[in-house]
Amino acid sequence: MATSSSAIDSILVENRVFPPSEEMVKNANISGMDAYKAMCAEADKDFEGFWGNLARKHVVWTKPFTRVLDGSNAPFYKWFDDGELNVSANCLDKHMGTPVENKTAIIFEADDGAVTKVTYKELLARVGQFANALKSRGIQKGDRVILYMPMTIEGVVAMQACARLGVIHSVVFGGFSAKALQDRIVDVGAVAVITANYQMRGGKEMPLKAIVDDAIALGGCESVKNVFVYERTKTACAMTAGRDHTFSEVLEGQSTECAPVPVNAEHPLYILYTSGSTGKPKGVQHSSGGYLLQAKLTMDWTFDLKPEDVFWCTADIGWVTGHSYVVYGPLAAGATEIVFEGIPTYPNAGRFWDMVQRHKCTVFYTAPTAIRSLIKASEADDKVHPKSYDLKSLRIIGSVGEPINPEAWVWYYNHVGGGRCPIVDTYWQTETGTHMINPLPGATPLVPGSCTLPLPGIYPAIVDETGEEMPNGKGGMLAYKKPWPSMIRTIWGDPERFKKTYFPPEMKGYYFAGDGAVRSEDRGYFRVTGRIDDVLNVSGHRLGTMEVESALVAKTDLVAEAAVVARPDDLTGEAICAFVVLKRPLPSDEEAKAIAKELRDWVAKEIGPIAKPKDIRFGENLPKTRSGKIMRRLLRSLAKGEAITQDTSTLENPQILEQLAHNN
Ligand code: 6R9
Repeated sequence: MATSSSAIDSILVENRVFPPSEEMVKNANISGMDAYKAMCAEADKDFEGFWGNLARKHVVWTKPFTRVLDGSNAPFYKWFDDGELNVSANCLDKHMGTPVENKTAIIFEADDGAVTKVTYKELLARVGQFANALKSRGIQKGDRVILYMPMTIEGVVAMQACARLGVIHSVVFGGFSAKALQDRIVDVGAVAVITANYQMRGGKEMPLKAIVDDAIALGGCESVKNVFVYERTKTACAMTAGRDHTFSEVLEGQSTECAPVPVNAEHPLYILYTSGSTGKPKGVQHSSGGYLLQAKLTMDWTFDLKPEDVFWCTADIGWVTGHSYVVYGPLAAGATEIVFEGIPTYPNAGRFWDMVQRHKCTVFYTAPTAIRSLIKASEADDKVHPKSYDLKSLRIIGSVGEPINPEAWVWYYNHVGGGRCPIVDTYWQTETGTHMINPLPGATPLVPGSCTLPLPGIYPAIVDETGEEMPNGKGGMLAYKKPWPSMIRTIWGDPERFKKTYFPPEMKGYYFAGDGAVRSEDRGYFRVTGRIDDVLNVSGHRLGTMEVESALVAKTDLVAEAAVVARPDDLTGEAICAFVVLKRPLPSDEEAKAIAKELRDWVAKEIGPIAKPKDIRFGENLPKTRSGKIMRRLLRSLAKGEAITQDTSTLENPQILEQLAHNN
């Protein structure tokens, strides 16, 4: 794809503008640019009034709030903080006695294609029953529970059941290793783990419970008193008597009715770990009231949700996208949604399109990395090309997780959206909780590769290192001038790190996103260019360079030193390139390949397969300045295979650049 001709294409298409159709504008929840601008003006005029009105309208409060925003202890902002609500009641109970009660809440499609549907009423009963099971084991408001679950109805039920009790969940993606899981269990002080015996992915049965056992065996997990095991498959797994219980055991005899526990608006709904630029992953803490408000609102705004929509967000519940747009947003909005267990390429790369066709999906939301891999597959095989399916049900398509390159944008627009569906390219983060900058389908003219304009009530800016705002056309760092309801509240257990990371003193109180961005000169549209800190984005998954480096140097018998950088990759957006100094002489070719494999497997064990370096290069040293600082800029050029044009005169040891150019 990265041929010179497609590079020319991308320059051409970037200038094209795609306005919404008249019909789309006419029927949209936010209809036309004037409506959008009017909402922005309302927020400009009375910021707290704007958010307060929305919170009263879209959230059911058991105790109404009287204060909208408390900034007295900024940046530890509080929203609606004398109000009380229950998030699960806002997603389920709220719909009882309305036409939504008997509507399908979830269309679940298993890896093997089996389809199960549950209505809102049935889902409420299942959540109530599971909440009672947790309660019967003494789990209560404020406790932390880890989820290590496959994409299943049970995963959604478990998260909602936690929310029902005011129990704080922390979901760990099923692809993370035992070590990563243990880190999170310890950091969060979990009293229980909810998991499954196995997960099914691409026709393969893969263990989950065994990894939980390994994690607990690594030590420090004494807080875990209960492990709940959903029997996803019939294959047995080891069970520790007294600690481990199957779902059927704990659900037996439990009533399906469980009164939702009202919590303060600021009560943590969940903690989700994400990678930062330094050290270990941080537990991003989200609130109940403000978070729920924006999860619900963005369903109406970004996805223009209508009662008859069939919504599908393909993200795993292990990521923030799965939290906001599988578990909370769609249910709070009373949508019918698809939950998919499997992978986009099984049984073939037409799976997504086949599912859209069969379930008559109307709003489809996925990641650029999936789109790019499906483009590639459909170029090789017409049968899996979207043109071989009836995708006319679609009306809006979305993108999330990384910048979408214009080539992928245009393919998605033409072949999936039939040239008819607006693409909502949503820019946001684990920390922002919900969408921040994206087009509105019935208002914003689209420009490929641009996430366009902020949602009403959101105030991004592009600033330099001193927090000074940059004019349009000049790149800089993305920041937010005002807080927003679904924002991160703190880093679990580390408020200092929260302050330092997101509100550095030179930023004048602005929230610092960690991304580079530029606004276009003509429209003031935002284009996010990628991370400017040491965070990698591989297939839309966030990883810290330091995290991968620490994993590598933890292989103490082999590795003396390691430096990790990202390089562009056609398929995964970015790929990990590791530069490694071994505790032995530079290996021969054969030997180097074997060691590289050993290191990749090691990283998979330390973090998870998503963190495996694609490139591994060995050298007798790393390029360093005389003061001993690793010259990462040089490493980035080497990783890209670029000729070194930088000044290397300050380099202590220029000859190692040649060694490090060789990939294994
Ligand atoms: C929701 C999510 C956040 C980082 C973010 C940025 C990148 C996400 C993007 C995008 C360009 C988009 N990112 N969406 N970059 N355009 N539409 O992905 O959260 O996993 O925390 O990642 O992803 O770099 O800072 P998270």
